[in-house]
Amino acid sequence: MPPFFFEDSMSDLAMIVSSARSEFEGCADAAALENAKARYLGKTGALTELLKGLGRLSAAERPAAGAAINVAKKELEAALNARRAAIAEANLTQQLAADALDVSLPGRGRGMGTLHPLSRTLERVETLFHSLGFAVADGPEIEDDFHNFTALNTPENHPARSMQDTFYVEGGMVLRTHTSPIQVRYMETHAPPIKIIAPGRVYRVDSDATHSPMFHQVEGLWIDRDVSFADLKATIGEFLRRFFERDDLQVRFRPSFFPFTEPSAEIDMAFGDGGWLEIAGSGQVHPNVLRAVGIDPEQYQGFAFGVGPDRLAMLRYGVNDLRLFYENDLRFLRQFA
Ligand code: 2U9
Repeated sequence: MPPFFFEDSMSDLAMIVSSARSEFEGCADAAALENAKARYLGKTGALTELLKGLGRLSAAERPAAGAAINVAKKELEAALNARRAAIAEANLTQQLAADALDVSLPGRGRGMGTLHPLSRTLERVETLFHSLGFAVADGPEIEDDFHNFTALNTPENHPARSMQDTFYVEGGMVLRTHTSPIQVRYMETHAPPIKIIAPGRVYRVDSDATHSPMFHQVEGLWIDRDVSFADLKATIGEFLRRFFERDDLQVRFRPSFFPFTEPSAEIDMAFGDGGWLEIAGSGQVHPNVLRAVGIDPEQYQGFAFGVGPDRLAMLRYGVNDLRLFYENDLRFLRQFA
């Protein structure tokens, strides 16, 4: 331990204070500053060592020396706090500059989005039928047995009712297998004349390049005192010619069978080189269907038809795989913008 004299310690003190001040000033960050603090005010720091030496001074010298060291200590603590504040301020300024938002940059934008080609097709079908005097009706996608099958003259043992064809849900309800129950409900609540189309989603247990377990149908129904098969032919022919924008489009009707229509017919349109393409099913509404909803078949008659708008969209847009409509690949969908 070096000898400690009052005069020496006083000049040491001045040196310690000035070198501490300049070291504090030179510290660029909080960690360097805390290290510098330890060198002066820490357990073995320069100023602390001076304090420890006080004990070796005479009783006469000790109070003045002690007071001087305490003044120096206060000074260093003040210098330290000032530097701490300056470093914190500099850090904050830097942080704010780094986080700054350049409000002059253009936004990223989300784009407008477009209608799905199936939605466009449905809108087109609705617009065209509306212009022919048909209203648009709607109904639930989860149906009861009566509205989906029984009212439509579909007997208990019909294959459409089997588990292989139909999605059954709890309580004996079904995901509707066609949009016909919409018309059944409409007839239950409206008296003739009835002239509606029923577009919507339908569900069947079926999945390949031309079948999706969920697909769309647009069915139509026109009931009045004298709506005939000739009206059916005119209505469907007019719709198809307008939809495909072909005034010379050839349409033919082939005899067929559906439980809910009698007589029934498949509808084909001319396609390609002398070929025909099946595009819809149709017929005069079966008297049993009218009776099931309380309409007197002796007074009223009319036709019903069903088309697949997914099929219409494939033809109109030249799409050869139905699944493309349901994959939501933007590269595909953007082509219809
Ligand atoms: C009521 C009475 C009769 C609707 C009809 C068809 C024939 C038909 C198919 C077309 C393409 C289903 O999606 S598809 O595979 N539909 O063949 N639909 S008659 O008959 C009705 C509807 C409601 C009250």
